[in-house]
Amino acid sequence: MAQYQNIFTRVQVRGPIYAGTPMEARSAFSRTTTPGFSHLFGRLGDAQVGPIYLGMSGIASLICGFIAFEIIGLNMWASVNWDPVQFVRQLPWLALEPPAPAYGLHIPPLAQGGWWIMAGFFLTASILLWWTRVYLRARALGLGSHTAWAFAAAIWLYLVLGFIRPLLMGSWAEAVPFGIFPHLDWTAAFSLRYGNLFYNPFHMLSIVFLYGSTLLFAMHGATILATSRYGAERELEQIADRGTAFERGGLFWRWTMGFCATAESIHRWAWWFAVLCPLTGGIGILLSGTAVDNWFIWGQHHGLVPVYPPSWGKVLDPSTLPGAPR
Ligand code: 07D
Ligand code: 07D
Repeated sequence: MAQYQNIFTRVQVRGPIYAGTPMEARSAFSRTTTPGFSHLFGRLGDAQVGPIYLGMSGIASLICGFIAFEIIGLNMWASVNWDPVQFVRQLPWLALEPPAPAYGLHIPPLAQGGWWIMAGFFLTASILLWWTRVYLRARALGLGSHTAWAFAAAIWLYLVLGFIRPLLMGSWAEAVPFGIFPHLDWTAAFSLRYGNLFYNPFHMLSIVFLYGSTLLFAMHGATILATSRYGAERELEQIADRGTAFERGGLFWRWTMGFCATAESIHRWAWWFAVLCPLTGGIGILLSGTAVDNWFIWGQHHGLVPVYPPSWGKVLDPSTLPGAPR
């Protein structure tokens, strides 16, 4: 018997093509594309592709996302004098920067940050419309809105970085530029400007949930794969019975660490860890520059950073000592 047990083998499940539950009569849209099977998709997930439901919020989101993408891309292309080769070569370093600090919260000319505001507006509209789509499709299926609220946690961090904190600071210049390396430079500069983000307790919490999410994901993914030879992916009939994949999975964790999650609670853990990562992160960013100006000095005041005893004398900058490389 072929055993379904390793981390790469995917059993291709192919039932009859199924379009889903019937549509509500009042919907102006219908699901489109004739569903079919793809062997490649079947290796990654479900082999059935389609039908897809676009709907009003889906179409509006794609249009707004396309406009934002075009504004960013064309500004980047203009910044290399419309040279296609340089555009491709330098793409990761190109940027669309927010307005200069002198503009505060005013709207500057297009080339001085106006395009950044416009791209930000359309990107935000696109993301919020996509959120609506996620919420409405879940409701249409009779699901809970957990996916939408998890997405909202990420949107919270995004809005804090690019909208809420700049508003509180009174300047669009505080926001993140569009661009692959430019947004990393912004991240590093932000940490330096506020005295090392490592001493921000909400950055610490965000990292706890980021690292915790990967740990939980690894434990859960591994447990299900390891018990799939007993049918672990068929969760419902597995939950209570003795000798089932689920009972063995639970036993494994009780044997190794004395405690185990349940088939339900593990997903609650996963949801909260993932959601709390950007939620705490957003709080940390919101406090920087508004309530706390320097996290290192804040750390000294609150016992996180050692205050060196005066008996150690004045600290010398090693680069001024004889023999230091010039
Ligand atoms: C795997 C799901 C798929 C998503 C992908 C990303 C775009 C951007 C734009 C060409 C896990 C799609 C990318 C739509 C295209 C242009 C102009 C999610 C998966 C594949 N970052 N960040 C990346 C964004 C911030 C930081 C990569 C977005 C903050 C660091 C990618 C936002 C700070 C590093 C990217 C955002 C920050 C990255 C891979 C928004 C603090 C990396 C992302 C809207 C949180 C890593 C070169 C990924 C990298 C990276 C996108 C915000 C820090 C380009 C859309 C301002 C330190 N970020 N980021 O896989 O390789 O996510 O950078 O807020 O090291 Mg970032
Ligand atoms: C960005 C949520 C927004 C994304 C949305 C999606 C699209 C469409 C399209 C797929 C990621 C938009 C979607 C546009 C996609 C297609 C086609 C979530 C986002 C809505 N840090 N740090 C964090 C670590 C340092 C800094 C969080 C580690 C240094 C700043 C995280 C280290 C300095 C910020 C984290 C480290 C610094 C952060 C992000 C180690 C730089 C933030 C959590 C080991 C020198 C952000 C409070 C997240 C934050 C953040 C980890 C180091 C700066 C836990 C592990 C000291 C400025 N850092 N960091 O979920 O929240 O992001 O801070 O050194 O803003 Mg950090």
